[in-house]
Amino acid sequence: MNNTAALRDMSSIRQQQSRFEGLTPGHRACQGCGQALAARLVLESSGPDVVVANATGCLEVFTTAWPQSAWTIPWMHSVFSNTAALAAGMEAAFKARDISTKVLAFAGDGGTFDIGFQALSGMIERGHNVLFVCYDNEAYMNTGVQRSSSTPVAAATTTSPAGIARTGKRHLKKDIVAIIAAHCMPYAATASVAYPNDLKDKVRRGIQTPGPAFLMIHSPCPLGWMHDSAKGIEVARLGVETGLVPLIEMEYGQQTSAMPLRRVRPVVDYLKPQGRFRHLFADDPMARQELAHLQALADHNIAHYGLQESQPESGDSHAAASVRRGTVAVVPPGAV
Ligand SMILES: Cc1ncc(C[n+]2csc(CCOP(=O)(O)OP(=O)(O)O)c2C)c(N)n1
Ligand code: SF4
Repeated sequence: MNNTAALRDMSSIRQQQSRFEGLTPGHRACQGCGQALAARLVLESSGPDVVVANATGCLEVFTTAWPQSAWTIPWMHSVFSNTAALAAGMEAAFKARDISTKVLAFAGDGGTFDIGFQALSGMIERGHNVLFVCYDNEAYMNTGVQRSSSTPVAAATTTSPAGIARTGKRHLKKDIVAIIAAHCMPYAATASVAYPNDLKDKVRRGIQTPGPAFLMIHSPCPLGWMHDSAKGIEVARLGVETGLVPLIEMEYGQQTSAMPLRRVRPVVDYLKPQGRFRHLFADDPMARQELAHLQALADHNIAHYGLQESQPESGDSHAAASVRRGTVAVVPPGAV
């Protein structure tokens, strides 16, 4: 069998491989939506014995246009503010009936960092056995791209526009991971859709952890970030490679791992493909100041989380410069 035939053969074997699909195609997400991909990956590695409590937001809206649903698992919509409370109630009910089904809570950054935070903090503090997943697309996308406390500084949104007086959002992205870590909970981690194997490992760890677990997934939104919808994975990967999006794990408030960066990229590589940062490339002293500020934030992350590593380890498949999507059979250029 020649190389191309072997790759095709491998591709058909992969297609036949049974993989749990909790979120099916045919929903109404925008083309290239990072959140849709993230939710699919989460369910692939956690299902089928799970139930989902889902906050109001894009994920809820694009998957459940009545009378259709893209979910193949039990799924319940909650209001914007109480996803964690709903998930905690489900878990308590299962516990009372001695049922081992795992409860997942899904919310956007608005439903996690802002309006859903009180319920989330309570759920963690009471020790509910729930994996809470935040799909972080860094704004209130479902209602038209308003800024949230997760929106990065200097990003333009409809409520933090860039203009003469200001260069987009004036406030720093809230350090939710540090706040979550302060609850001293069993497991908390960050992931990115650009690193699906790492993401799926973290979901499994969150599922296996008895007690509350938290996973924040950096999820590109082509509409709100204003990038080419075919470039979402590239943009997400650049976020990690620049140090602006650190991928870490924490147990009981202590950092236990970080995805190493073999080659650190300048933040402009991440910012340039995104229209929400376009104003930072104008010939303007305020824009230059913000660019320097964003670079300083990335440098701080690299030092704070210990991200930079110069020596590749043998067999290391999770380093930011080497991780590739694991589920797609790649045919070398010119082979077909
Ligand atoms: C109490 C309340 N306030 C406001 C809204 C309107 N609302 C619905 S979804 C949404 C934004 C959701 O943003 P996020 O949680 O970040 O999820 P995304 O849509 O970005 O995935 C808002 C403001 C609401 N449903 N309930
Ligand atoms: S607006 Fe953004 S998050 Fe919402 S469906 Fe479209 S791409 Fe996804």
